[in-house]
Amino acid sequence: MSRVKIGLVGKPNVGKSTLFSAITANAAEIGNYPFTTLKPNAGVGTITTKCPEVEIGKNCNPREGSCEEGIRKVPIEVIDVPGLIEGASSGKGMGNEFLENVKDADAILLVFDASGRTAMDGTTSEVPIDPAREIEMVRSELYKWLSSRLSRDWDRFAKKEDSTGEKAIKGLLKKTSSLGIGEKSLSMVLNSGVFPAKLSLWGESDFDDFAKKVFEIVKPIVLVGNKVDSASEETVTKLRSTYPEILFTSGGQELAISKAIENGILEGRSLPFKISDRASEAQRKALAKVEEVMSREYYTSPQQILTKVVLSKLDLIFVYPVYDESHWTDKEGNVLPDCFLVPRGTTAIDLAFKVHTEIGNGFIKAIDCRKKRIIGRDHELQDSDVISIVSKS
Ligand SMILES: Nc1nc2c(ncn2[C@@H]2O[C@H](COP(=O)(O)OP(=O)(O)OP(=O)(O)O)[C@@H](O)[C@H]2O)c(=O)[nH]1
Ligand SMILES: [Mg+2]
Repeated sequence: MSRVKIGLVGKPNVGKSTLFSAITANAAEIGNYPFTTLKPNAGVGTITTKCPEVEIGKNCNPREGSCEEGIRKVPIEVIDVPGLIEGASSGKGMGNEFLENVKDADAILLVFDASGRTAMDGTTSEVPIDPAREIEMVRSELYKWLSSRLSRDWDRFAKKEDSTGEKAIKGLLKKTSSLGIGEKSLSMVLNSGVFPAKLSLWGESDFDDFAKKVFEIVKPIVLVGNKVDSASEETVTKLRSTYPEILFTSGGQELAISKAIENGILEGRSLPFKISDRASEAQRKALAKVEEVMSREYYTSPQQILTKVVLSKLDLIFVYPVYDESHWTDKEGNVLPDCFLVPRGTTAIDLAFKVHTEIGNGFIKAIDCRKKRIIGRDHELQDSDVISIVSKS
């Protein structure tokens, strides 16, 4: 079962690596200049859910991630790439080649500087930069990149696929599977627009439309305004009315909080802050400012962003496949060893194939272990279901 993958993309110097560090607790290089990141950073973040272990009164044995006091942490892969500049899709700067590292991401966090102090090339700007322009620039580069990636070596490919007499989707799948776009997603994309039935008739505008639809339907782009500690309320309000689903955060502040906790100056992340008596006046002042920003109604912590993207935007649910329906274990007796994040609508047979192709091929029935009830192959799974699959193999 492959992990959910989230890519951080944006112009240079907006704080992608800072956010990456805040989400993954990996220390990525952070610098106040463009192109600090020269190679992609890969790390693991987690999202949490209530573990069903409490229902059977036994501690679980997660194969991946961890579980503490009934709260299960499920790993999510996070990739931070070098900054993108205008024209990246046609080879400018260095962002283009590194987009390859997020090509199979399930969602993209488009990180921009909400304070408007970073110029398009990542240098510090004295004149305010309109974040909306920045958002559109990065988004357009993403579209162009995908479009050009798709059309690469197209003529030869299209001719060959058309000659098989098979439907276009069969051939297209060969191109899109490396982009993390499987048959279901591909058919949704194709059905959402008008595309020529013959691949050799596809042209520039078809590639562009296709790329746009992919980011609308399969790989959502989530707008994340970083450095909100230095942004004006006016900018935030304006952006929220233009982009209703936009999120605001501060990776810099989140790292400062982590450091304060590490140093024993702050008790935890929850509000209101509990500051230690040992804190100096300057530290108190700095933390009060952080607290004010975090209390804003629109503030979303990097951890909350990750959860929102995975559970709301991608609409994934947690399911626990087990072997033993009564003890909720695998064959070796490990309790609830796996926790999968799967799309809502996943059926028992879909889960069987996710566990193993052979399990899917040999599917006989599945059991909802909580309700102690047999479910059929097309039964839709619910969040937190514990499922045992009975298979010939
Ligand atoms: N005020 C403020 N500054 C921040 C915040 N997050 C990051 N920064 C600063 O912004 C600068 C750039 O941060 P990075 O994380 O290196 O940015 P990046 O987007 O990874 O940059 P590249 O790798 O060059 O593309 C650094 O000086 C950070 O300290 C924030 O929330 N608020
Ligand atoms: Mg960076």
